Amino acid sequence: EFGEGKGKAERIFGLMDVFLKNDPISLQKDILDHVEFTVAKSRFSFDDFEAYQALAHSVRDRLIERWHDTQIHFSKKDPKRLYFLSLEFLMGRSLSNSVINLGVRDQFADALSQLGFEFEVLAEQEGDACLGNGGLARLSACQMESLATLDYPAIGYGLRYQYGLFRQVILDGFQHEQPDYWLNFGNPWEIARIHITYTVKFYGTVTDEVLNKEKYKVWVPGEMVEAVAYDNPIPGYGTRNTIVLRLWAAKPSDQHNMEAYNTGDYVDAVVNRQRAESISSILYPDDRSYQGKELQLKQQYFFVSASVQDIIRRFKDAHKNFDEFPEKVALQLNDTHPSLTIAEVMRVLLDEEHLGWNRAWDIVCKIFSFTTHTVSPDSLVKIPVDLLGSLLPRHLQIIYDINFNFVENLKKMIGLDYDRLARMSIVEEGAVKNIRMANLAIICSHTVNGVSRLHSELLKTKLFKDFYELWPHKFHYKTNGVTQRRWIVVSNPSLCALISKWLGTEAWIRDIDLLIGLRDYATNSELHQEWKMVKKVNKIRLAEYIEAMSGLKVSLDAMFDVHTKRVHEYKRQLLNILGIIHRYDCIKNMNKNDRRKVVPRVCIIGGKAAPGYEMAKKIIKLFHVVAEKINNDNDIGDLLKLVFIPDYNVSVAELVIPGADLSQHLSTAGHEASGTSSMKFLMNGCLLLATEDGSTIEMIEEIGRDNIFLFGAAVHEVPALRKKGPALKVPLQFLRVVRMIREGHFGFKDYFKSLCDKIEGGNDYFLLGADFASYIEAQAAADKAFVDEERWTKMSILCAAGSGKFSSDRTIQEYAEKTWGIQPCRCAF
Ligand code: BZD
Repeated sequence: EFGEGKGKAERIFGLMDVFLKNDPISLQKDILDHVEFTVAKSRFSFDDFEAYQALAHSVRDRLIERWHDTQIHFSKKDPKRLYFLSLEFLMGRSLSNSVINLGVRDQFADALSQLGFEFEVLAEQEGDACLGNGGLARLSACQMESLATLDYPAIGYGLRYQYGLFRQVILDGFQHEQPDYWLNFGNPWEIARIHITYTVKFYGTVTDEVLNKEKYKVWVPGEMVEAVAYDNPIPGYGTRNTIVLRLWAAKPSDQHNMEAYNTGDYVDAVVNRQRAESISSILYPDDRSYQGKELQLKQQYFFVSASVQDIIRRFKDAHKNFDEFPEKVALQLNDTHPSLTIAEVMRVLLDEEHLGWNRAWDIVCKIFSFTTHTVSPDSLVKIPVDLLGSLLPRHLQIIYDINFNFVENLKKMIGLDYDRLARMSIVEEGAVKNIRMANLAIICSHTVNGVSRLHSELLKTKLFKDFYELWPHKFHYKTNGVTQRRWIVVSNPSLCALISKWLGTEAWIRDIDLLIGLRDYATNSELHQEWKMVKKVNKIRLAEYIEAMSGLKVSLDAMFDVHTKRVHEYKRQLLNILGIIHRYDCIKNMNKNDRRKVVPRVCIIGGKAAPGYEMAKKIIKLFHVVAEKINNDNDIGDLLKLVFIPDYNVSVAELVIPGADLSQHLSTAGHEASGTSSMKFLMNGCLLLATEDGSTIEMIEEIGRDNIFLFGAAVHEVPALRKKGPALKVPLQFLRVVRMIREGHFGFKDYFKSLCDKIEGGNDYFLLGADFASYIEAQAAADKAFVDEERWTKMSILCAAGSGKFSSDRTIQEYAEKTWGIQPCRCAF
């Protein structure tokens, strides 16, 4: 491990104790060294951003040290490893999370303060890594952190997009998108591994060749691109284990097209080569619909091919026989985006390792598990056959072969039920022939996971019913979770300290079930005082942010009511806005006496709309015009204030969630596969106003019906309500608020017409009208509870106390034990 010759290793061990000490003087020396030699600024003159860069590099050194130790340990033990494949990771900021997980937060803060810097101020200098869209991508980030904390031998693979998710800018109430060139100022959290590169092939033709009398397929590519590894260490909490998220960047290939160079068109040839980099340049900003664009497919295969080469290289370093592959490798497909991995592993085993179909197929069937994050058939990825055949001709053949075998076997099992055969086939026939990636993933995976119990039921009875009936044993669920390290320890330090004080231990940070101990103090008046104090501190922090951002001063006595998530019709931000208009209308029509009883609210909405999603963009504009009217109505004052938080991302969430009194989760029942922001709010003692959907159902079991404001139709009632169409009865108040929008009470009446049309006259697919009365009732119940401070605080404590189930530690442990078959491998250096 330390090179050849004993002398060398001994010399290195002899030097060990001079490395990376964590006392204040050593930390200050490290930071100043980085100021001088990494940032290249004089150590007598550097600003906050440069101090942040030097600090980040000092932390990075410590991450690298532990990561190396972990690597060596894993290599020695050679455990079965999990490879987590996802095209999206929403990591957010790294500094605070890293120092907390490394256990050096206070040491760094002290060292900095002696140098005249404040840790918190420097932490604000960091930009977010937004390499993902929404829930699915943030879940991947939480799961990586839990994998590290629980000592599992895992590696994450993804793409190193040069442009992350667009920055949302609001101009005159409209969303505009701006590019997020997040690498502009360098990224201290990644390590470029310029020597870890793989060639990725595209296009070309497939020929037959004979080797030792056996026939093999040979793919002669038409284009080649290099994939370069960028490693992002992920430290666990309370362990030395540090795992890695390896992101691939595209670079032009060294394998020149000599022809082009010789024609004398040197400049054009070089410029063309440069186009290779576009493969990893941009994250697609639509979190649901697949565009069927060639570049998107190229991205997927680029990521898949590089990852598979890396996995096979690591396996072959220690093993000769591929029959051992399933004992050493578990491949997790995060939704369908990486499902080309299946065809790629098959291709490598067949065409490069020459295992033959049966052996290769046997291996493939043992290594893949697939998790889906959606309930909507529209979100299922389909790739046009022509596109796939031109870009990846060999993969199309393999997929056809897999499908042929599958359909032949299926006929034996179910007979000639042609409709069902057509539905289950990987190939969708029609005007445009498509490859159904979900079918490929289900057929080739040993496990298909949903992300909540309800989601799994919907998969079994609706989306994947045919497959469930064929292979009931494949279908499971692992209810999502989030990491309490980021969502309490990093984002809510005051609550973190309070919980540790009352539980008498910090052990809950690794073992979240201990939070249940807070129940014993749910009515303790001393805890109540301290709990309210913590909420106030966080509300002040949020109010200051709101004022700095929008100039709006909000009252701390008001209920901070938060609705933050990607904007989608099914998530029903529109229902919230209609509710706000109704509240406004009621206040306007009240006498002075009644107004005194109104619970003041600050309604906070945040979230991005996909750039091409017209309805979502109209919803954002509607919120702004309503805000404009209400916020400037002197008659209303502090009774109702509306705030839109632009560019909602992970670091903004860290600020908003701890400051919320109430949070809203309004999806039409049966549409939110799980929902994870609700878990973060719950852990932070924020009350929920929600429909019985996704993970909320499981939350009710944990915290009790009395501690959540529920409303709306249940999943089983939705189809009948929809069926009623125009005959569906909706309350008069609903008609009244929609009319206010239609008649131009808030301006832009023509612009909002299509939005109103979508929720009236039998078009109300997401049932806003049907759920409106129940929504208003739940809101009234929340108001009533809020004025009873003692009751509210008790509910808040019980929410946090009952949130233990929703830690990603629990989710990951379930996956490890039941799906991946991996064991912890703790680094004992
Ligand atoms: O995944 C989300 C779900 O909508 C949430 O309910 C769930 O909590 C999280 C995490 O499991 N889904 C997504 O973010 N994205 C997709 O489902 C998706 C599906 C197909 C294509 C692109 C995105």
